[in-house]
Amino acid sequence: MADTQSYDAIIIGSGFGGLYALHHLRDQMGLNVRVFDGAGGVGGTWWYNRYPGARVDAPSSPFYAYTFSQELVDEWEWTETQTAQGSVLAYLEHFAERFDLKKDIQFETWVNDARYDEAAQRWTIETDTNETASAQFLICATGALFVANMPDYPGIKDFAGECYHTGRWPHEKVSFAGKRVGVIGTGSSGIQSIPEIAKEAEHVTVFQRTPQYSLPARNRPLRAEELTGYRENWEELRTSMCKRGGWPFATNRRRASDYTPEERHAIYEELWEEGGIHLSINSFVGVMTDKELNEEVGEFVRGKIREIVEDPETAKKLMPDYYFGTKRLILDNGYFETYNRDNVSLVDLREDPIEAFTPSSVRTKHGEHPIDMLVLATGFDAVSGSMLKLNPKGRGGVSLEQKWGERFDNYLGTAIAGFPNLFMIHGPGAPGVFFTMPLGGERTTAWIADCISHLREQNLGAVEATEDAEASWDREINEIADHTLYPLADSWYMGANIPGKPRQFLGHLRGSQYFDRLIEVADADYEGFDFEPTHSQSA
Ligand code: N01
Repeated sequence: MADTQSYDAIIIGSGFGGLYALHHLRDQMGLNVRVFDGAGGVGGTWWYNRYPGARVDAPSSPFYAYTFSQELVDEWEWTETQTAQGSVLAYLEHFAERFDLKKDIQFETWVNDARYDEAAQRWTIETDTNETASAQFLICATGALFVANMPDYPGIKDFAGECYHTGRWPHEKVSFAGKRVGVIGTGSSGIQSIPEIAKEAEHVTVFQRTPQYSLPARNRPLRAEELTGYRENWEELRTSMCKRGGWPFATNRRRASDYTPEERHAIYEELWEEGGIHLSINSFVGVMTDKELNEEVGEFVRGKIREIVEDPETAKKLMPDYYFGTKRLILDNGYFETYNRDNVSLVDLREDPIEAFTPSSVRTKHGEHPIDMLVLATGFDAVSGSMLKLNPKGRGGVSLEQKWGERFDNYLGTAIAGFPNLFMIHGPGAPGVFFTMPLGGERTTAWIADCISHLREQNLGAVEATEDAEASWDREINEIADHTLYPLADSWYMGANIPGKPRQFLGHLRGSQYFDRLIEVADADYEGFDFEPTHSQSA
């Protein structure tokens, strides 16, 4: 094994979060930083998720991007309102080049182990390339949606055709031409890819476990004057994003009770036509807290599915029956319309479950479906999964797996008691996907950077969250979630998509409030953290 390289900070992951952390810690603080990434290039999620139709499933251009640099905003030409995966990846490549980041990133290097040395107050990592490195700080930008969820059906490993998980899509073009393709999963990845696959394949059979609410994305070219307007008002928009849950839009404060059912229906129609997430955020106050109102919006979407899908039996199978928006809302480009094609069929796994795979087919309770290719759009062990895969060992050699056996205890979604000097970007309990992730990453990193500066200015050796702070943080984020309908759904937000995963709400639903809390904690002398004096200057 080569000599241990020594750094101020090691960052794991070079997606949106890790790249920004490298820039901030290295260029704004002057730290000696090294990034490790198992992937062959920058991009994280956007490097891996190359399936056809992959797009940002939220209001995107130019908001799903870094916000901190006016120059960067001015020079990057976004072309569509709903950014495609290739454009996001090109943007991240540009970001890495522009800020000369690649020289400090080691690609194709998987971090196998990370251990905290209490005496040295440092982390040591080991890689699959037989290298070791140590640093005072370990920044985990390991990705909220990284560890692929692989279904474990009998015989699935014997399937002899091509098989791809959407989150591990090949870099070379996959041809569907003349093939019978089976797709399992109808979350964002399935709903984005199914219409694209159907355009080319001989036949697509969709195996659906839970029907989904999906709204029309209404993707269109971004007009030059729109982009110019955004650029000219960027500071104002950024401030607005920080205040409004990550998006710059003012949301409507209308009360449903002030309108007749007919008037409300007309408003839903208007927002459906407008597309994007407007139906969910801009109809009436309380859609995600008021069961009756939520049910009305849900019924409106079911009505749209009935209108679009010509075959009533298929339409029936596509009707979601849980509270609207409590599983991740999806923005689609012709998903429901795809079921009007002759080459697409739908199997409802709730009435016709998969029993087994053969080398050339999927056998369900009521029939056999011959396929040449299997697409697994089955999602991820979200948020906690990538940290558990890293499984760092903290004080006393206790592993994260041991600590998180029953609950993903942490403080502020970024620090963990027993794991000093370790910070997560988008950890459990952080706003993550409930806020614009690039902006969320910037703001989390700025807070981590301030905390590191505080340590260095005070000549302290380690910072660690207390268990009491973790317990009160847990109460705080759950009180917010319990006030809404989100915890009622079997969603990945609740860990319900992974067999055996503890059921716990994995996000912070009030992003703007969350970032205010981070500042409050720092202003109160890092309330909830213990600091240790420096033991030694050893590196
Ligand atoms: O994964 P998902 P995804 N048998 O977990 C089904 C983000 N994203 O990759 O609902 C049969 O949402 C599962 O069924 P059920 C976005 O935040 C972002 O689509 O659990 N089916 C579900 O239908 C999104 O929310 C972009 O009952 C099985 C599907 O597979 C998140 O990633 C683009 C099954 C998985 O849906 C995850 O989306 C795409 C089994 N054994 C995604 N196991 C961006 O634009 C699971 N399913 C940034």
